[in-house]
Parts: sequence; structure tokens; C-alpha cells
Amino acid sequence: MKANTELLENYSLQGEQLPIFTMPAPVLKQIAKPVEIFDENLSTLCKNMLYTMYHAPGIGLAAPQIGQSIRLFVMDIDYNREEVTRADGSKDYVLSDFNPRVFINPVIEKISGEILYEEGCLSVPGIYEEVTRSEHIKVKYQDLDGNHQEMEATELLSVCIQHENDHLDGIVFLERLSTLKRNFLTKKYLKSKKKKG
Ligand code: QAP
Ligand code: CO
Repeated sequence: MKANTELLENYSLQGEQLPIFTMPAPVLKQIAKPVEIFDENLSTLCKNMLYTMYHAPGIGLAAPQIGQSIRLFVMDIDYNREEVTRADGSKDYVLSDFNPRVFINPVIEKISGEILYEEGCLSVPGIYEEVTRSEHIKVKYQDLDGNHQEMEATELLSVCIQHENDHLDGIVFLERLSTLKRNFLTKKYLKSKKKKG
């Protein structure tokens, strides 16, 4: 049988759209449990999470955001999304240059620096704000085959890993802001959510 990690590479555009849980869903507040079994169910879940992320569209998605309180997230900060107009005038999107990443049971070590980056979150749609994070990190994690890996990250990759890892500890990016900004943006979000229904 092919290794799980290899399977994933070819299937970025196949999968099932999973429901995305938005604030204030309780699952977003929970501390997620470690992944213990590295089987086909796990690779199917990751494939479907990537599919859901690409079509949202987003650059990162953590398991609690699709209602599963387990320690994993998927990410792609490299893919392209091109808008095309169909014959009937409606819009469609063509995705290319996939670089899907899966991080299972990640542990982050902060190395140095600070970075200010404007973040958003699929669980808080329509809300964006600058967050301060570590600029340079090291992350130890397992891949889909259960093999231990480690990598260093800076810039957007570093920010995204820290944002997604926070979800595994029940933290949404608004909690990284000052009380004033958090309260303001939470009200704004709940208001817009009420309007949309
Ligand atoms: C986390 O977030 C992230 O509000 C990933 O209406 C974001 O993919 C890390 C999204 C920025 C670092 C920098 C948000 C889509 C996507 C929305 C996302 C929305 C539609 C967010
Ligand atoms: Co998020």
C-alpha cells in the first residue's frame, strides 16, 4: 500500500466539503486530544479538510473547525486561485500549484523575533485584524504515516502554524488581541452574523 503522505499529494481537488464550525461553537473552545491512530480514516479526513479549505477558500484549517477535537491541522500557503468567467457570465475559480501540508500532534518552540500580520479565520468570517506572533519558530509534528518530522518556519508560514496550533488549544485569534479590540471585533462579528442569519 502507498504511504498516506504520498496519497494526499494527488488528491488535493477531490474530497468532501465538511461543515465549518463558526464562533461561538463550543468545540472551538476545547483542548483537542492527540491523534493516536494513523490509518486510512485519518488520511481521508485530512484530504477532506484540504478540500474544504481550498474551496472556502482559506490557507489553513484545524480539526476543531470541522467539529473534531483532535490535534491536527492542514495548510497550503502556496496555491494559486484564478477567477474565470463562464460563458453565461457567472464566476468560477481555477486552483493550481498545490502545496498541501498536514501537521499532526504539533509542538511549537519559539525561536526569536516578533511579527505583526493581519489574520482572518474561517471560524470568524469577515473579521480581520493584525496579531503579534513569534517571527521564527521550530515545529515538531507527525506526518500522515506517523513519522516524526521537524521544520523551522518564518513569515506567513510561521504565523499560520501558530494560528492553527492555537485552535488545538481552544484559542481563536481574537483572544490574542487587547481586550478593547477583542470586545469590539466580537460585537461586530456577532452583529454581522445576526444580520446574515
Ligand atoms: C489562518 O485563515 C491565517 O474571514 C487561516 O470571510 C490567516 O484561511 C493565518 C477566510 C491569515 C495567517 C494569516 C477568512 C476566508 C480564510 C474569512 C484563513 C473569510 C473567508 C481564513
Ligand atoms: Co482560524
